[in-house]
Amino acid sequence: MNWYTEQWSNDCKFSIKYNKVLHSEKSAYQQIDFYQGDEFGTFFTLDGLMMVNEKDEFIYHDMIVHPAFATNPSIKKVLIIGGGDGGTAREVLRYKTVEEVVMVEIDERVFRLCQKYLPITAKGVEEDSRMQLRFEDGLAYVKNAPDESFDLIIVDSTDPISVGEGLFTTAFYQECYRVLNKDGILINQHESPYFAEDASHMRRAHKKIKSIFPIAKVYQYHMPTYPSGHWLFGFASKTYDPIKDIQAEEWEKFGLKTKYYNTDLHVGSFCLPTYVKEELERD
Ligand code: AAT
Repeated sequence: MNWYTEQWSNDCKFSIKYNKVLHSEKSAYQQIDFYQGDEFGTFFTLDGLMMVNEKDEFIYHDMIVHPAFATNPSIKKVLIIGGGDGGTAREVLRYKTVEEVVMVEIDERVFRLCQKYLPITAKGVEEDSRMQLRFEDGLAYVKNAPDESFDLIIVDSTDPISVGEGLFTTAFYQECYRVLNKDGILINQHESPYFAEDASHMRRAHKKIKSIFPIAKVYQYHMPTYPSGHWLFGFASKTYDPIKDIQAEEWEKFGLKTKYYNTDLHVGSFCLPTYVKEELERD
């Protein structure tokens, strides 16, 4: 029997049985492996860490996209940093009111392999006429982007190790602030509060974002295949409060069918357990 095993902490491992390895390669940036199994379907890992699988990707991609659109239903220009599997772009492109999506993924191989093995997330993304795909470092891209050119930036990144590290720096968040319009929103992959190493990434990211954006919150979602299952996204904005300013009725008018997100959950997801609040507020 074949088991894919991931180290969740020093003393804890998680395993998924797979039937076969579909593809393995070392790209210019990272080790990429695609597997096929029964429980989670096709899944891929980067440097030995779970990124996307067919069974729970809807949770991640619903939650990284829809809360921003329910807070500001007029979003038209979107920048996605990372997100090479295409799932975030897929959800953004469901809004017919969106006019332009720039996706900046450092590793073209991730996108090409997802087109081949994970059509559930990648199919149709490249073909959409509103989409501009760029294969370069997200940090370099935002440094060169003009002031106030996006309504929404979504940082769909790997963890702050290896190629993803630059996307968790103060310099990067400052550039995001500059590149966002006056009512711009920044959503970022904000790590997990549970295991110590992830929690320290979470705390540091929050401190940096809070020092730059007037509104900086985090919200939670349940991701069965990421360490501990308890993960967070960051919501930072120049003007909007994601709870006070939610436009639930406007969002319902889009008529989008979602499997995880709904506007009740939107509000609830910002209500954090005490230990998470304390960790975020700690100096
Ligand atoms: N949609 C959920 C999948 C991901 S993958 C994150 C992507 O970020 C990867 O394809 C990686 O190549 C890309 N990436 C990493 N660093 C950069 C960078 N500097 N510029 C642009 N793209 C980058 C997220 C999984 C989250 C896992 C949490 N444990």
